[in-house]
Amino acid sequence: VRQGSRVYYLSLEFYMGRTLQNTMVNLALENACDEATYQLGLDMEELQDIEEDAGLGNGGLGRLAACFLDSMASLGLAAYGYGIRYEFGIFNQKISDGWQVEEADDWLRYGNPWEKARPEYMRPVHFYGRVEHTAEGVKWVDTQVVLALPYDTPVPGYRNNIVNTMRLWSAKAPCDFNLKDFNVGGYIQAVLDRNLAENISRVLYPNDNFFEGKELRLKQEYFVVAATLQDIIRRFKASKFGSTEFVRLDLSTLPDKVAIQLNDTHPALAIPELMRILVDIEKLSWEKAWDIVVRTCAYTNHTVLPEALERWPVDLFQNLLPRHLEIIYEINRRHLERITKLYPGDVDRMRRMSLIEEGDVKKINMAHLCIVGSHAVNGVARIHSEIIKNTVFKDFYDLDPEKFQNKTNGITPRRWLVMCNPGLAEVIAERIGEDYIRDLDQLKKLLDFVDDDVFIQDVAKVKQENKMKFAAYLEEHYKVKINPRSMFDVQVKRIHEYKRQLLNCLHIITLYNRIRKEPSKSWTPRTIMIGGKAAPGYHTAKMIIKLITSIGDIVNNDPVVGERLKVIFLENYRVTLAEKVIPAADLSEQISTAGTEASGTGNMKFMLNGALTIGTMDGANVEMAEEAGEENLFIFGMRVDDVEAMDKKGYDAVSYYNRIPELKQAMDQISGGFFSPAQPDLFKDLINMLMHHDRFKVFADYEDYIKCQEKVSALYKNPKEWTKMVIHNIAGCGKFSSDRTISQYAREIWGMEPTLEKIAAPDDPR
Ligand SMILES: *Cc1c(COP(=O)(O)O)cnc(C)c1O
Ligand SMILES: *[C@@H]1O[C@H](CO)[C@@H](O)[C@H](O)[C@H]1NC(C)=O
Ligand SMILES: *[C@@H]1O[C@H](CO)[C@@H](O)[C@H](O)[C@H]1NC(C)=O
Ligand SMILES: *[C@@H]1O[C@H](CO)[C@@H](O)[C@H](O)[C@H]1NC(C)=O
Ligand SMILES: CC(=O)N[C@H]1CO[C@H](CO)[C@@H](O)[C@@H]1O
Repeated sequence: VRQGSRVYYLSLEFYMGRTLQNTMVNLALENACDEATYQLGLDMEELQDIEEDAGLGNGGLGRLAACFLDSMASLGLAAYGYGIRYEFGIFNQKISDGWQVEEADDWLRYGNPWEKARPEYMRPVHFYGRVEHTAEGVKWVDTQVVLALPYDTPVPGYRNNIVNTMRLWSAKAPCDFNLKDFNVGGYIQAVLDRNLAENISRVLYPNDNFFEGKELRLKQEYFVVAATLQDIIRRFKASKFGSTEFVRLDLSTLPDKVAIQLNDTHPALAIPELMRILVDIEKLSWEKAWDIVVRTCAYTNHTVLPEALERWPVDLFQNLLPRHLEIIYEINRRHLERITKLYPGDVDRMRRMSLIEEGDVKKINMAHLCIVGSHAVNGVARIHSEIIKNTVFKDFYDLDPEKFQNKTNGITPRRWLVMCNPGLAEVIAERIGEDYIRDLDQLKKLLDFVDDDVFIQDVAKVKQENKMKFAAYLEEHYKVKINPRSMFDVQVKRIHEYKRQLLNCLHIITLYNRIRKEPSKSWTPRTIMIGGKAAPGYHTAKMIIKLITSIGDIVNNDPVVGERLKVIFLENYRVTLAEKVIPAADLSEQISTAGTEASGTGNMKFMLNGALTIGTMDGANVEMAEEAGEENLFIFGMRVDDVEAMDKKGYDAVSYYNRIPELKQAMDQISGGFFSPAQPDLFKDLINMLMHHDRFKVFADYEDYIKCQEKVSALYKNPKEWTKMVIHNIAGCGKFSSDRTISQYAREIWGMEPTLEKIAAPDDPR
C-alpha cells in the first residue's frame, strides 16, 4: 500500500447537480437545518429549489465523475477532482412547438456560494509558439500564455469528517495580453481581445459520445492537463511526511505517491505533457521519464462507439502544441520499434497499432496514445471490458494482456437513494439499520423480507407517494395532468440513436393502435415519459424529440384512449429532474442495441429506487440481471453474439417491415403524416434511416420488445407480485454502489487502501 499517496481524477466534465441537500445529508445536518429554517419562517424544500444545477457535464460520464468524488471522499481516499470551471454548462432545453430549443446555462449569474477562488495558485499555460533544439535541451518558445485560475469546491465524505477538493480551472488573460507591441489605438482592441484567451473556459461542448475536432476543444483539453500537472508536481515536491517537512527533488518516486486516472481520452495530453515536464524541464532521460509516466497514468475507456474516438489532425497539433507533437512522434517511434521486434514484417499490425493514422488528413489516435502511455486500461462494465479486449483493442491486448482490467460503474447511494428517495431509505433502514448507506451489499438482507406483507406494503406505499408527488410537480410546472395510478414507464437519458428512443416510440404507437382497435379491453394504463437532451448539431436526435412530442399530441388528445395511455416529453432532463422522476418510476427503459451502451448508470439509479427494468443484455444490465436474478428483470432482444451474427449476414430492415403487420402499420402512420398532419413528410429522414441504414437495428428487436412489454403490463395488474420483484431488485443493488467501483480502482489500479474509518472532528470530545 502506498502511504500518503493521492489520486488525481482528471475529467473535462463533472455533472454535480445541486450541492445543498447533498452536503446536509453527508454532514448529518438535515434535521438541524430544517429546524433552523423553520424557525426563520422558511421552507427548506423551497430554498433548495432556488439552487442552480452545476451542469458541467453531458450525461452519464460526467455524472459518474461526480459520483466518484462522493465515493472517494466517503472512502477516505486523498483524492482531487480536476476539471474546467465552465462559465456555461450544458444548455437548458426548452420545448417549443414540439422542437428542442437551446438556451445558455448562465449558472453563475447569481454567484456560486460553494466555490472559493484561489488566485494564489494561479498557473500559466502555454499555447502555439515553436520548438528550439539547443545544447541545453529542447525549448518551447514564443508561446502565448493564458493563466489558469483555480476555484475550489469542497467534497464532503459521508459522515466521516473528511472533506476533499474539486478544483476547477478558469481561464484568465494575463495583464499584458496582446499589449506587448502596444501602439496608439491598440489598447482598446487588446483589452477586448482578452476574450480570446478567456474563451477557453467559456462553455462545455454539448456532445455526448461524439468527437468534434475543434481547436477550442483541444485548447480546453490541454488547459486542464497543463494546469493540473503543475499543481500535482508542486504538491509532490513540497509534501510533508510525519513531522518533517522537506522538498522532494527526485521525481522517480512520483508513481508511488501520485495516480492519475485518465477518464476517457479527453485528458490524454497528460501523457505527452508529463513527458515534456520530465524531459525538457526536469532533464530526466527519455527512458526514465517514460517509466514514470506509464506507472503514474491509467486509462478508462467509457464508450464503444467509434464516433466518440478522439482523432486530432496532426496539423492542428503542429500549430497549437508543437512540442507535444514531437513527443508523440517519439513515443510512436519507440512503440512501433517494439512491435517490429515482436512481429517482424507484420506491416498491417503496425498500421493498425500506430498512434498516427495515415490518410488524407494525418491524425493522432488518442485512445492508442492512452493505452501505450498507461499501466492499466479498463472498461466500465464486464461486457464492455470483454468487447475492448476481444475486438477493438485486441492487438494491444495481445501485446500487454496484464494491462487490461474491468471496473463496472456505480452510483453513489447517498445522492441516489438517501437524498432523492428518503421514504424508501427510511423503510429499508427500519428493517436492516442504516449501515447499508456505507456498505450497500447489506441490501441483500432485504431478501429476508420478500414475503413479508407489511414490508411489501411499505415499499409499494412509498412508490405511490413518490408518484403522487411527481404528478403534482408536473402539474404545477408543466400544466400537464397525469394519472398517478397508471404505470410510470420512463426513459430518461441523452437522445441517441443507439439508445433507441425510437424503439420506445414504436411501442407507444403499437399500444395506441391496439387500444383503439379494442377500446373495451382492460388495458393496463400507462404514462410513458421520455426525456433527454439532443446535441445541438445532431439532426436525427432532434427529429426524434419532435416525433415523441408529435405522438404525444395525437395520443393525449384522442378521446378513445383517454386515461389509458399518455405520452409526456420531460423537458430539460438534468440531475435535479433525475432526482425527482427516478423515485417515481415503475418501469425503467434500458433498451440500447446489445454491444453499444458501455455500462449505463441510469439503469442502476432506477433499480435502486424500486423500478423494474425492461432491457437488453447490454452494458451493466447484464450484471444487474446476474445480481437480481434474470427472472426479476424483463430482458428481451438480441445478445451481442446475435448482433454480430446479423452484421455478418446483413441486417434487412425492410423484411421485418413486410413481415410484421403492426410494425408496418406504425411505420406507415409516421410516414403518412398521421402524427404530423400539417406536414406529412416531416419524418421522412427518420423513416429512411430506420428502413435503409439503421446501424442500431431497431426493427430486429421490435417483436420481442412488444411481447416483453405485454408481460410487463400483465404483471403490473398484480401489485403484490410486482412489488416482490422490486424488492429482489433493490436487494441485488449492492454491486452498483460507486463505493465498490472506487474500492476496486483504489486497490487494483492506484495501489491505495480505502477505509470506512471516521476521523475525529476537531470539536469531538474524543
Ligand atoms: C445518470 C444520468 C445520466 C446517465 O443515464 P444513462 O441512462 O446511463 O445514459 C444522464 N443524465 C443525467 C442527468 C443523469 O443523472
Ligand atoms: C469521464 O469522462 C467524461 C467525458 O469527459 C466525463 O463526462 C466524466 O466526467 C468522466 N467521468 C468518469 C467517472 O469517468
Ligand atoms: C473568442 O471570443 C472572441 C470575442 O468574444 C470571438 O470573437 C472569438 O471568435 C472567440 N474565439 C473562439 C476560438 O471561439
Ligand atoms: C473506446 O474504445 C473504443 C474501442 O473499444 C472506441 O471505439 C471508442 O471510441 C473509445 N472511446 C473513446 C471516447 O475514445
Ligand atoms: C473482462 C474483464 O476484465 N473481467 C474482469 C472484471 O473484473 C473482475 C474483478 O475485478 C475480474 O475477475 C474479471 O476478470
